Amino acid sequence: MTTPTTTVDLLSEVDQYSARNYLPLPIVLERGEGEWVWDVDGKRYLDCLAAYSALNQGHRHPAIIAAARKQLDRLTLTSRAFHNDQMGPFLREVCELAGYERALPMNTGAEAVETAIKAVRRWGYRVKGIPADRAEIIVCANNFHGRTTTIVSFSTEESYREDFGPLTPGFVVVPFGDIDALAGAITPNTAAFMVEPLQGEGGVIVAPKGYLAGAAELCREHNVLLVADEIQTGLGRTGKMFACEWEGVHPDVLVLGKALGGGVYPVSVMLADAPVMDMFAPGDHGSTFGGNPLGAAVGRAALKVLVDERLEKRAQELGSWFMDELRALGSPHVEEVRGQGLMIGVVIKQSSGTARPFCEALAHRGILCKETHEQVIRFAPPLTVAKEALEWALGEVREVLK
Ligand code: PXG
Repeated sequence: MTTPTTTVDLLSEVDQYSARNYLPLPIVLERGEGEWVWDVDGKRYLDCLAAYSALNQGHRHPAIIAAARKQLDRLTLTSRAFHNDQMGPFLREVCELAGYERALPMNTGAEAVETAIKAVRRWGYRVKGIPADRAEIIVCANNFHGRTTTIVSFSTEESYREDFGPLTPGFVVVPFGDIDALAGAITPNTAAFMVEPLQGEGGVIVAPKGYLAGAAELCREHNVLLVADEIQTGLGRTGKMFACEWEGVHPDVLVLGKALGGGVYPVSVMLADAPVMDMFAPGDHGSTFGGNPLGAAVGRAALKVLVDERLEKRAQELGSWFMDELRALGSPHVEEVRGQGLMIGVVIKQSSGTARPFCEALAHRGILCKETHEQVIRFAPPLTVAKEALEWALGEVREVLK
């Protein structure tokens, strides 16, 4: 059989051969550039999802593609059995940018979160003196940290866990944004508190002002490590290089992914200072592809673009303007517009149905969005997006939400 080329045929092929674990909009993309993507029929869309913030630098940023091409012609994979000439510079650059002594490279976000869980548990036993197998990690309700069996063990989303058990013990869930609940949950066996500074998949939920700073203070008082999962919020998305900066917080452990790969290749890291990172000794943890020269070269270029183009500043300026404009639409369907930087959630009123039909209408008009949790339309375009593109989008959004 020949390879299908039309939307209908490509969708039916996916329908037949793909596992049913996603329900994407029925749009088949074939090309992308900057904030724009094109489907197989040649229709152009503004990408307002940006692969859940993995495309902060836009589609196929020329500097990132050039770095990838150059590395493709030199060396792509060594495994960690040998050194390569890209990993060291990459780790130094990410450590310097984020202010940590050491970094451990992995591939997907979930792997870096798993790495952080291992590191803080070991620290709990070996440094804090928690009795064997009693370490607790406090997490937040409505969290999203990935899909591995351990990570879904502490998800509060029933469908993420149902019949995937037995689940991993050792996690305690508290409400997000509730500092008293966090204080009440800390015990002598608490190794860490792991949190997204702003909950992305949870529905673009911004914590009350002072929450993160208060949590950092509590963690310090009780000798508990603060782990910030900035896989989605980090690298400029919220208007700062790292969302923790909004509260002047420097977490003990920082987890990055998504945009670290520049929209090209999966690259993630766990960052910490030596007392935590040195819980790992040779052979204790690793990944065949983690730290590979292609990923490291791409990661270096991805970071350089973020810094050189001041993308966090663009996110802050464009984001607060766009949020104001969305609020000014005064839509009868909108309960609330919330977010930080270019991570924006438009909450649809229950009485207006769910967000999905609005996303479908937007797609029809050339704007790609994805609902998160039934009621929230998320706008999170590449941070390189032109203001003119967002101005155009506002006109379309106005029509869809009127
Ligand atoms: N932490 C946060 C805060 C995330 O948003 C992850 C960890 C996991 O990263 P990886 O690379 O393992 O997906 C995320 C991922 C999905 C999905 O379909 C995942 C995310 C966003 C939207 C959909 O699993 N975020």
